[in-house]
Amino acid sequence: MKGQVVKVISEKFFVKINDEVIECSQSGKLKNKKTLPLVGDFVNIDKEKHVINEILQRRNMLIRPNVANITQAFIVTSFKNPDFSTNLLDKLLVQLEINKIKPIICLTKRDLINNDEFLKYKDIIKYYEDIGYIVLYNTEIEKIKKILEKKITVFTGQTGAGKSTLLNKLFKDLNLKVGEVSLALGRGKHTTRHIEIIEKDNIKVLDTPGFSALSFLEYKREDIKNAFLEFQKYPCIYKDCMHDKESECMIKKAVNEGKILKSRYENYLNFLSEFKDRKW
Ligand SMILES: Nc1nc2c(ncn2[C@@H]2O[C@H](COP(=O)(O)OP(=O)(O)OP(=O)(O)O)[C@@H](O)[C@H]2O)c(=O)[nH]1
Ligand SMILES: [Mg+2]
Ligand SMILES: [Zn+2]
Repeated sequence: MKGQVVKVISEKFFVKINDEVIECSQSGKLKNKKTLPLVGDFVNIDKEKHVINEILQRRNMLIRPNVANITQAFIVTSFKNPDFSTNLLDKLLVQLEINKIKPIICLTKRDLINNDEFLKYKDIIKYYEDIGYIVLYNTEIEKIKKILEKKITVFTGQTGAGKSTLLNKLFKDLNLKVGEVSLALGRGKHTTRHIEIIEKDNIKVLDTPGFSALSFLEYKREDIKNAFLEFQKYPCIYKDCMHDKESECMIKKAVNEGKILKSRYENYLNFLSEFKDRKW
């Protein structure tokens, strides 16, 4: 029987078939294949034996969070507590672009900064909108519900940013556990421990545990370059230019002229530098 993995806790896979959730383990044959079923995977199970026999072909997958068959991703980003980080935001955007999953930026905790502080972010927000990304606030509940309709959406972002809080607001009787953010450290304590698909009406969302740092060593330098979508507006005279060394690089020029956001370019270089010891 065909079902979808809706939750994984250590070696236990919870597979939903119609309205029933069946706890399964992997069949011996599947175990040998060494491909672990992920939340979001469509699988064939033996309902009597409670085993997953086969993982059906994935449309896509992400490594962090480790999920499959996703339509779009909400990058939940707080202004404060934890502090806004363009580095994490860009890293998630790159990861999603490479995996061809549509990113949506959802800003939280606007209430924790005053209007003067907010002004500092206005141009940054506008810049991401100009690239083509949807940017919205966690207070825009009805708008968010419309975007989520008929899609499978993964909620990702820094721990303590407010993913579970937002999901609780979207679905009144959900009662996901939410955490206090440690003020001393300015980072959360990983309140959400596992990935889970929540299904309501026409909406499927995945709550995931946040992270405090993220690395992505599994991609190619070229993929990272292409994931910075706005770079395509400034074709370089050097076809294979990585926009890091050449002095006549058009991207560098655009950065100097203020056309490309400095933090975007710096994050790009920072991501490339993660690869400096690698051969590709
Ligand atoms: N002031 C304010 N606090 C918020 C907002 N959104 C969430 N919070 C608070 O932020 C804290 C962390 O929220 P969570 O929803 O647990 O964060 P999370 O992203 O799910 O965190 P992890 O599960 O650890 O990844 C809680 O104390 C929330 O009440 C907001 O818009 N404004
Ligand atoms: Mg959470
Ligand atoms: Zn260049």
